[in-house]
Amino acid sequence: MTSTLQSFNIPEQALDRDCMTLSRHVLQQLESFTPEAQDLSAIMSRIALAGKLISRRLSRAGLMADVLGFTGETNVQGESVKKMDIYANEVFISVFKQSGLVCRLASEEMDEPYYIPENCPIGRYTLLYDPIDGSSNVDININVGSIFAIRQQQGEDLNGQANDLLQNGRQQLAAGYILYGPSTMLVYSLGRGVHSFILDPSLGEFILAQENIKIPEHGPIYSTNEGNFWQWDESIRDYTRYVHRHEGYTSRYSGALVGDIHRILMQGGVFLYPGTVKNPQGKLRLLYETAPLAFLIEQAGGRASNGEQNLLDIMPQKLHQRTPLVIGSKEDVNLVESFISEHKRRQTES
Ligand code: AHM
Ligand code: MG
Repeated sequence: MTSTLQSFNIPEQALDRDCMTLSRHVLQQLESFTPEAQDLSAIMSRIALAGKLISRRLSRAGLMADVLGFTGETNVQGESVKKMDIYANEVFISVFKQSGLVCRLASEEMDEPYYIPENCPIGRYTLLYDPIDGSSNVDININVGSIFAIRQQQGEDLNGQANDLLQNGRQQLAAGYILYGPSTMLVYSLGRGVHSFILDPSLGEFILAQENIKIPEHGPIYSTNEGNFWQWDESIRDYTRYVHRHEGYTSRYSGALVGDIHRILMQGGVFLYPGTVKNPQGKLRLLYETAPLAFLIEQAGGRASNGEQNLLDIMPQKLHQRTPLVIGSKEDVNLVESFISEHKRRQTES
């Protein structure tokens, strides 16, 4: 029998796909309509709303007053804060207020977690996020991102220092990023594969683009700030010399983690932000940058480590802890790690 759609020449699959919004996809993934599934679906919708608001402001940033540039403040990391960092941080807080979903938010831009007490009796979740990752790109209209992770609260935050959050990355219930590029894209995982959505500006909705994304086992890209070469450990320098001397490698680095990792997710390769002389633990933060991305890349069949240990196994000591990062295709992460372990072996022998 010819369906009504077919008789009007509308492909049924295309319509189904246009209706696959993020909140519907979450419920489909969880295969359930329990209150927990509804909560996660609603949390993802709120994250998507934050992404839309940030995307809208970024797209007009150069035309509006007081959007670009620095605030003159420094954050808990000692880094200069951009106006967009503050705006995006506030957007996440605002979308979760009176939502009944998330009791607490912790971000790169706040020394301590932000509580929404009215949500706490019902919403036992914490959102960890980096509101604008790669914010040095904002003023020059190059891609930036937001990174997020959802965790269940483990216990009481007795001293307000979020010590109950100091759990390894395997405790994340969901994680992902929003990439503000030529199109705005949300990539997420609930621990059941990695899926991408593109913001359709005419609908104002994130629509499913690709399901079950798999990272290649090996890829040509190595992505790192080679300006830090002089500050790296000899093992990382040796790895870099190796890729310089072998055919088949190409370098890509945008200065915004989300874009660089997205490229590697799609095309394969490795992203490295190792420790440096100035920052032996590297630059990137564990709880709201590297652990969410590690969760996602593992779900896509890749690997993430600090060079010696699987990143998702690291137990944080504090909220804003940093960690070195080696992430991407399995074979490429293994190769970097082999240089690190070989150097360690030689050091212990000598
Ligand atoms: P930010 O969250 O303060 O913007 O810092 C994180 C960003 C990453 O997106 C990016 O990979 C890295 O910092 C770039 O740092 P560098 O300029 O040292 O290469
Ligand atoms: Mg960041």
